[in-house]
Amino acid sequence: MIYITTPIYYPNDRPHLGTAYTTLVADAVARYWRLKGEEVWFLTGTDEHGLKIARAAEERGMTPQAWVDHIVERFHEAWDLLDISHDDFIRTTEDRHTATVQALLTAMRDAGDVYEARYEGPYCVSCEAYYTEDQLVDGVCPIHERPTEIHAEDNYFFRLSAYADRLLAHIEANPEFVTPETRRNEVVSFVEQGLEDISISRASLTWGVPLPWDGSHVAYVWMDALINYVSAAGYLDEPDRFAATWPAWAHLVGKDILRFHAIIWPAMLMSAGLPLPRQIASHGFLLVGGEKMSKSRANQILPGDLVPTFGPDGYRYHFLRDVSFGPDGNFSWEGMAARYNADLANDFGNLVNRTLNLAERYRDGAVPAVAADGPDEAPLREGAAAAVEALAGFEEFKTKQALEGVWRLFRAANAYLEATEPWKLAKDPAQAGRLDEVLNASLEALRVGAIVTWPAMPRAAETLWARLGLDGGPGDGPLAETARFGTFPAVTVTKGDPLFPRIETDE
Ligand code: ME8
Repeated sequence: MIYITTPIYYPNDRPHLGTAYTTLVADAVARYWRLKGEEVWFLTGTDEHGLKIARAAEERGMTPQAWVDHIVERFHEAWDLLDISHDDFIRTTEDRHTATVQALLTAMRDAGDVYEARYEGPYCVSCEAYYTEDQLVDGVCPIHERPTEIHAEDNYFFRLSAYADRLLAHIEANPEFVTPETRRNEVVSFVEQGLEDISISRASLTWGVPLPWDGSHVAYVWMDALINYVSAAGYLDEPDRFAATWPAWAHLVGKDILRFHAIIWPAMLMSAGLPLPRQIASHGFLLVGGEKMSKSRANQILPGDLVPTFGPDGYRYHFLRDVSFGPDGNFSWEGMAARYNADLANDFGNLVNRTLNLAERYRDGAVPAVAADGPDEAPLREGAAAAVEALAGFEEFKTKQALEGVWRLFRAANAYLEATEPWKLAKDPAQAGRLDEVLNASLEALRVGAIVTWPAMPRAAETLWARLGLDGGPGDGPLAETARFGTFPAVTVTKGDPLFPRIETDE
């Protein structure tokens, strides 16, 4: 089972392009694995407890529960808009989760890893995290660039310090545990400096999961949040499902929350006696005008601002094709429009229009199932094979490389039409057989094209599939069989409207 997760998002505001990025990559990768024929469990959700949410609710004069119930709908809307295909959506206010938090923290306590002590220090509410004075930059939070607050409490602590050596050993023995490599190095040097125990509870807050052994404390929101990955896998009362699902194949996270996932979470799992996830894959930030897009900076662009212009597939394609998973990436409307017009309106969209147009014009959409395998067709076959091979980039979150590879098929198919000139063949009755072959090979390129674009652009791929008159869907898989370049079947294709209408950029 491929169990893949996104972070669970704080419902303190609606999701923006930055938050949507992790979910989008996870979706494309989940779809890739389904296409390969793997069983997949794709989880996302919301992180609903903690001080940040309690305050967001208070500012609106609402109870925290009423506020999160309201805002969680914005997440469902955004994921629907972007055709996100999660199998489960966990909310940390659900019973299945709160009971799991209590069970896991109890297991950590039973292991002797929890003790009580007083803590005082700077706290960033936006991060929901304590800092030490020397981690602050000019006295403010290094991530949110906002003032911190001094919090002082009697808290329960987790003996994180006891796990440094085991963590280092695990990372060394499993080089793929943290990716990309720069992030792994960062984690290693952080752990090598020694780990401090961390506070796992709050006595000053009521909006959280009560500690099972001391109801006057609630679990610290990050302890609560990380446990979602096992709650949703059935840790508490579905042993069979848990055994099939856990450990996760990959947790996808932004670089700002890497330490929670690559250090604290594995230590919690070790303490509770559970296996560690295979991989923590971390990406950079989406920037606008050089600044991190964020709720607290109020420079957010929402998926709903772009989808009406670019469609869900134009949106998905741009972020998967132009943002490398790892470094920071800059968002610009101009860059997105240029990419859309070049790759989708021109390369892919025109190919679809031309091919279906020719099939309708010369054969009323019914092209006989006759295949050619000559030197003219060789680049098509190679393009199809290259596209399938490149798709494996999704296994390492190399969405850009995967889609570059897919485009080799479309370039080959466009070049094939130019080289074989079916519009000339159509003028010579003696070439009717060759015209059938050329149309068949071109339709076959579209059929394979629909399959290999499905992880990135499911809606366009499914629309194309329907126009090709094929049974089932492009995502049915298994890829190794369905994407083999062969003979296009004797079905009837229909032209339809342009898949990707050009966007006028001079407005
Ligand atoms: O951190 N570019 O939630 P969150 C790219 N609840 N990614 C961005 C981004 C940007 N501009 N802005 C935010 C939390 N993100 C916790 C997670 S998981 C057990 C708990 C990403 O809503 C960010 O990097 O603040 C992070 O991965 C994710 O959005 C969640 O942010």
